[in-house]
Amino acid sequence: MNDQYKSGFTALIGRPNVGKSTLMNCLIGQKIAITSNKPQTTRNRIQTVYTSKEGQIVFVDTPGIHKAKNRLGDYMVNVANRSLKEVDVILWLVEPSNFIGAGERHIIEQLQKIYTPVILVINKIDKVKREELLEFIDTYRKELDFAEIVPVSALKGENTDELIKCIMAYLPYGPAFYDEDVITDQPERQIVAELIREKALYCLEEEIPHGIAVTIEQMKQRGKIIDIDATIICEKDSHKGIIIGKQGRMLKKIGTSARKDIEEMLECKTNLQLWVKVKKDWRDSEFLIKNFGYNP
Ligand code: GDP
Ligand code: K
Ligand code: MG
Repeated sequence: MNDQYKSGFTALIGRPNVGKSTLMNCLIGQKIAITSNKPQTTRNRIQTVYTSKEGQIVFVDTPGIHKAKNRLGDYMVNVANRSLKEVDVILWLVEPSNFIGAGERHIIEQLQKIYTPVILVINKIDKVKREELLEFIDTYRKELDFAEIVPVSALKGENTDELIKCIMAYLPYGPAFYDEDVITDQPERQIVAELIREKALYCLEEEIPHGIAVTIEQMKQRGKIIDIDATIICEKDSHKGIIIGKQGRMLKKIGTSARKDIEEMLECKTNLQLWVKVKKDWRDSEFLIKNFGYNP
């Protein structure tokens, strides 16, 4: 490795659904951070690693900065705020729009308090015209002293090479933190749990809010198959009924689609058993938050 090699940490922030997970997946080229069209899908601080000849970028996918409504929300906000000072550069993802709402104002206030360089990433440019984009850039430029402003489409992979170049420019010189084949430091179990949660959120559509968690009871290799027992935890008896569905159809649908992704990720046939349990108010319980691995 040469002495021009760069390495450092990048935090990804932005309001829910702006495309943080999609961008990370696109940059890394493999599905690790989960994505969905519901806010707050990302609960944990996921690190993914981008490695090239020029350098290594360790991405921190933060849960997003917003005002907390319960203990889990509190925890998520803390994680996000802490990461901002620890990293070398911040990517702030925004929607392609002229509207700067309360959510954006809150983020601007937080960013004004710290010295870390901020790259403004205007995402979803596949949805707007070029002239509009120039307007949005102008609007945002007046709000904060950005290190760079980079328009991208995370979904289509447009201009993301340029983004990588911009990030590299703000990283210090130094050796890689991880071997080049490492793309995440998340334990496999946690990724499996997140994949199941993603499928559940997707299959249940609007029927159940965010009150579900997934725990992995066991994950064991048995010859050429991996046996996985997982539990979906919800807040209400009525939710349990919906998750299981008529004659277990919903649970089967969730299991089938989760299994496909898990097999792809683990590159191994998988036997997935899903269970459903009710734990009331688990989001406000410190004990359960810890138990589910959401402690800092
Ligand atoms: P997060 O909450 O910030 O992590 O957002 P996600 O990555 O989960 O994305 C939220 C939604 O926006 C998903 O439905 C994505 O497919 C969609 N999305 C993300 N990036 C783009 C983009 O560049 N263009 C378009 N059209 N949609 C996008
Ligand atoms: K989301
Ligand atoms: Mg996300």
